[in-house]
Amino acid sequence: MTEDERYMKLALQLAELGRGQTSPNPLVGAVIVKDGVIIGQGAHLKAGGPHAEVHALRMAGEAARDSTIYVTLEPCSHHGRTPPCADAIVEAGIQRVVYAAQDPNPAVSGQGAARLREAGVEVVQGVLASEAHKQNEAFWVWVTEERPFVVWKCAATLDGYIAADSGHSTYVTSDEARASVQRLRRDVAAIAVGVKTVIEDNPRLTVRGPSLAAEAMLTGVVNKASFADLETTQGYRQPVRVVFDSKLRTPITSALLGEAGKTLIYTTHYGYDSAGTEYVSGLTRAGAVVIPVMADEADHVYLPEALRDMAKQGISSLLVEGGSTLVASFLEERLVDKVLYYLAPKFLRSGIRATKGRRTERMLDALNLDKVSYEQVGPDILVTGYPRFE
Ligand code: AOF
Ligand code: ZN
Repeated sequence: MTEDERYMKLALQLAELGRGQTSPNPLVGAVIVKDGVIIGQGAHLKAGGPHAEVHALRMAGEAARDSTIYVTLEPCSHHGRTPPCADAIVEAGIQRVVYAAQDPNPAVSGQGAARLREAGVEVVQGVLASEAHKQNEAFWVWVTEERPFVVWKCAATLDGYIAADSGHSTYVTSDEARASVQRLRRDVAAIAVGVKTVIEDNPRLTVRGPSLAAEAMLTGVVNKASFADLETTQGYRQPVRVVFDSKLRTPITSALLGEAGKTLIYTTHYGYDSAGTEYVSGLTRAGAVVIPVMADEADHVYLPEALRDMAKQGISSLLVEGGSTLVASFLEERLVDKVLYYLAPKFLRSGIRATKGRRTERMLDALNLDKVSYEQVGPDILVTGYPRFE
């Protein structure tokens, strides 16, 4: 590992502090180094808050002159919610900028680097670029495809059942696997379920506990002085809860409607019209935003339209937790980017399948996963992979 790669690795680790909190913005980390000494560190912690470079520059102060800054993403050149980082870097007298990945945002892409070079700053790009790309896999999809990055999480028995025939689905996997799902929820911008899951399981779809950044501060991993906006990020920003409900029958008394944060209910125009205004206003009063969209051939919510709407609302990643009808629609529309499949070492022998797909004839009809990895979580196995839609 070269020296540049070592510091970039640290910047990537700092960027992780913002995971789950920055949507739709990317995770970004920055490290400032002078004469072999780290004089500044920063991470982007929330959309609208200072960028990673600004936190690091604040920490370095005057010492930043003639130093090197390592940033996981190309420094920005645009006036967004905050002023351009490229200008701040130039003003601070930084000599050399090393960044990992070019910003895919058309408002920045390549222009940040150009601005730095024009000002006489040495620019090196592409250091640990693939790690940086993977860290922001959701941001890339959100920017380039204008929809959230979709993760399908499933917990099933070895024979592929997610629930007993009665619908009973608690305790498929171990406590350890359920804790890992809590962490997963903390990492995404939104969590989606089908209305049947809402009716049968009445989930709250919330995250409990302090944010990663707050944890890091409490354990002394980060310097509080350089993270001026940390106070406001101590509690979790709750992921947006999303219900797909084509006939609009989410009970007004559903637990998830009473939770802090936003709940979106996507329904069809038909579902919206036939539910009646009184029911819709009841849902709205209970805290939901009801959004009618087109129906697909099966009279379900047309997912591409719903996802486009989510992207417009700044939702850059979506965790689909089931049930099997909703999952089948996502797979049918080829709208699953990543699969996290927990397998419990047990057989149910009969029950409800993980997906309800069309009849298949040949093994060739299988949907394959790429870049597969396996991890043991308690007694369960977590299979992670990226669907390859042919
Ligand atoms: C960086 N460093 O830490 C971040 C960057 O609305 P704004 O002003 O926060 O701008 C958001 C855009 O800025 C985002 O889409 C991405 O292109 C870039 N994010 N850039 O140099 C950072 N968070
Ligand atoms: Zn910036």
